[in-house]
Amino acid sequence: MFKKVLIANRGEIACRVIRACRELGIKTVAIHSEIDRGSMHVKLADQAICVGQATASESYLNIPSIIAAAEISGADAIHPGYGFLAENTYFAEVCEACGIKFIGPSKESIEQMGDKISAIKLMKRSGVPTIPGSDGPVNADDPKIFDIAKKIGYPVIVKATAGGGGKGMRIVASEETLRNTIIVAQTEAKAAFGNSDVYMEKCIEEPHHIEFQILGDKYGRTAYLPERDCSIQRRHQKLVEESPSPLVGEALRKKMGKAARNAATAVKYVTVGTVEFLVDKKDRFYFMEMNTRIQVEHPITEMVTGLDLVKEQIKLAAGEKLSIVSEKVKILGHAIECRINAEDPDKDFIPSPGTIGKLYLPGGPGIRLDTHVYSGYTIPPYYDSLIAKIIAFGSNRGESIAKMQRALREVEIEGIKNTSSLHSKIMSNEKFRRGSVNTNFLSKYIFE
Ligand code: MV4
Repeated sequence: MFKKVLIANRGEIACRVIRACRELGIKTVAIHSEIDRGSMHVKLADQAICVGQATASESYLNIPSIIAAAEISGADAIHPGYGFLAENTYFAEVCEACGIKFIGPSKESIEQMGDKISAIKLMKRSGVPTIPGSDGPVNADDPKIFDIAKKIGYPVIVKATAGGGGKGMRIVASEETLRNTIIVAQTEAKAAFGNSDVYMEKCIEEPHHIEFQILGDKYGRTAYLPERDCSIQRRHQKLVEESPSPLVGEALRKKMGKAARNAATAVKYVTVGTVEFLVDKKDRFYFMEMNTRIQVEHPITEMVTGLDLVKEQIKLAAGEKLSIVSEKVKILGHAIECRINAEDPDKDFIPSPGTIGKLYLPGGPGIRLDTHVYSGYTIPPYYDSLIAKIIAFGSNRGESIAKMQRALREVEIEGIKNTSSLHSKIMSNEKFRRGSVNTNFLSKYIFE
């Protein structure tokens, strides 16, 4: 097992990893930017090293400085958290070259899953259901695009190969606009990503976003855990996640879990990751992408299974055998997570950095709070706006919602705006409470 882990991240996930390390008896090294000197993760760690100025490129993305911090402190492993360098193949490569264990999958897995088209091709070869599509880039000047689109079936969606998170996607309803849409999409992709490649897929209408946690050890064993429903998103940012999904019954869970496990096996996945699926109105599911990191929403899976996913991730990276057997994992209840952001809901959710005055955050039965903020803390404008995750755990969905509603009412943060009022609106929305929300929910029922 590692003796000392450097956490190459900040905020709530850095605190989360430090806590897991402490419980495993591992020493911790925090890195921080100049402006993060007073952050909670710096306070919680055994050691702290400043790696640069405030901007991410000078600090949390500054690979030479982070590697130097690991060497100075004698860290034998680096945990990248999520965001920043968590899915950076080059960073994983540099860690390996310097004899420092990267706590994540192999650089090959990161690279393979980072390339959308190669990921889909590998999944297709491995028997994982994929969205009917062009199986590679298309060109507006190729007359075959009309046959390809007709075979897929309209509406089709044109996606930028180098895109992601919804950027560079366009829907085509019929062949009249197909060629021009591809031309526009290629032009936009070139401008936005420096790569004009685009591909086509069947457009899955009003889909649900259902994802499965996967785990793997270096001996080839893999497992999946019960799903997370992440359909409530705003501009491709997840806001509310829950487990299990109100949409998924035991039979579908087994089918999707098996597919997720096949995906993990296909890439020889080690440590923890997530397989994202789109699910249509007829419960057909399709591989969307694989995320090769611990995710923001991992706590809801921890609450419903009783597992500690960050400890599992560290143990698997250290070469331990996977002890989890998918079929033996029980669902202990229902969990919902609300992401509280320092944003102003009355001003189109613009970031609301600033110094926190009085701070009241929830607790009590069934409420978990993952946060790094404290009264007097100054939220910097340089990083993402997530300030706290409230996780409510109940014996069933109704109880979990009731706990979340109670907890949201306890939130009081002076000095900055926050999004807890939006979550209260969602929790009291009839469509949400009935459990029938897909990815169009927010635009259709909350921001109408
Ligand atoms: C799709 C889709 C419908 N059909 N692909 C959005 C982000 C990126 N991960 C993929 N996304 C989508 N791809 C096909 N063939 C609908 C979306 C989509 C979406 C997916 C998951 C969660 C929220 C979403 C919001 C809008 C669109």
